[in-house]
Amino acid sequence: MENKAYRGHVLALPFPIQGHINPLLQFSKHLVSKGLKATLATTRFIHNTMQPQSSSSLQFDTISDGYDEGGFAQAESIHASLNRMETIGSKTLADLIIKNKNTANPIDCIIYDPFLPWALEVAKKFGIFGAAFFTQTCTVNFIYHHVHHGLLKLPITSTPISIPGLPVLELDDMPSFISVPGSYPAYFEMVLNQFSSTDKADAVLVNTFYELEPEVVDSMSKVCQVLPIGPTIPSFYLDKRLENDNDYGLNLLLSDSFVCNNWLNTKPEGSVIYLSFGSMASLSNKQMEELAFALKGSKFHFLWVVMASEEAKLPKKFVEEIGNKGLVVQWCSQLEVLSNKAIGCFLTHCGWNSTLEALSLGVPMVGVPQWTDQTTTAKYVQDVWKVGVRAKVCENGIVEREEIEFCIKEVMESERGKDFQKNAKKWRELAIKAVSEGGNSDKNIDEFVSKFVNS
Ligand code: UDP
Ligand code: 7WV
Repeated sequence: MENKAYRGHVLALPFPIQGHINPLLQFSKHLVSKGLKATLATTRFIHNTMQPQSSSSLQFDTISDGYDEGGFAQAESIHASLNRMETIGSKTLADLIIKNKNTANPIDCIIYDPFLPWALEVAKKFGIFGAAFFTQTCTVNFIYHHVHHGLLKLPITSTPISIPGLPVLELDDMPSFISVPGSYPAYFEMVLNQFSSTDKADAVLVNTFYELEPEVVDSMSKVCQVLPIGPTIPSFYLDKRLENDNDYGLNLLLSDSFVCNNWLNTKPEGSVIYLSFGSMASLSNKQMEELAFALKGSKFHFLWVVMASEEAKLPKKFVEEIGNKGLVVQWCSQLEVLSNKAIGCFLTHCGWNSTLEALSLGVPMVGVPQWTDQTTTAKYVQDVWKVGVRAKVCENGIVEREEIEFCIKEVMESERGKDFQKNAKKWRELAIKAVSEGGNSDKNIDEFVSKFVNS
């Protein structure tokens, strides 16, 4: 294998959580299909617990975030964990570059998550090409860009908010760090700091596709060239060009595909609501109860991902009482589920990967955003892409059961619901086109590779 003539060697460095690993891992596979060698660096903790297997399509290696034993869940605070990751991450990333230096395939390019802007400094120290890879929508990035450069002043005192290339936005449509001042200051600083490095980056990649956000891509391109390269969904679900590419391949939680598939396969087409709040879900007891009662009261089947850490919040006896009407699992293969004909709608927290997966598979949505970029993405689901509705939040911060039932009915059986379905199918076609040969994302990937590959 090592003697194979690669066009170059890229090292991909995601922020070490599921929603950031998936897109960078998938993008790396794309680069391998273009003749490059690709290595994905996770933390030692993730590597030791998951033991991902290197293959001809992707190599795995490690850096340390300073939490080798227990993962960064062990950190004393968010702020402390980010600092420690910077110090120890910089050092161990340098070690990894040095380790590869005198091999047949030294590292030519580092594709880093801009949540980790220090990675670019390390790359530059070694004279290596550095590319930022944004895992949120171009819209959200452009909002943070405006805040970072003082073009949008906080706190926001007048609404609606106008940013070139974006629809006018209300305060509730903004990322939560902006609409809820003072929430998660360390993360807010992190998302703004993404732009501390992008001026110096050799390329800026975004996991979106041009047709989804044309105006904002054009607008943002006036200040830095952005290359939309997504959606980074396993090829099997889109253009089927890459062989054996039907899964992300590094799942931090185990899923039982057999149980989900068997159950879904007994349900009529479009009859099941799929619900998930992503890998970081932490709902209130009250919100879980409202969801549970809404599902019990609705006439539709449902498949609900409730992570082990969330299970205790379910009403007592819920699982027993729903019988065959619903299935509750701790984790699933979401792509497999979304592509099952039985699914009629996806009630989602509007994490960007989940949303992009639903758009790519043509599944309409009910958005129940929780924090970070999810609120802005939910706005787009409803008002820009028109593939679903965003649930209204009560003054107490809860989406109540009546609202959940209403939103589900809107998507599953109303006249508007038919439009959502039609639009969702349209986005799926456009997503396939974008990544297929000659599509916008495919062309951008080629352009990106040509920037650092000699031949
Ligand atoms: N996911 C999964 N199984 C589940 C729930 C989620 O495989 O039961 C995957 C999903 O396909 C997506 C990722 O986990 O790729 C979640 O990323 P997202 O950006 O939607 O949300 P986050 O977890 O970052 O909040
Ligand atoms: C994890 C931690 C912080 C943030 C995110 C994930 C995200 O929005 O992707 Br800000």
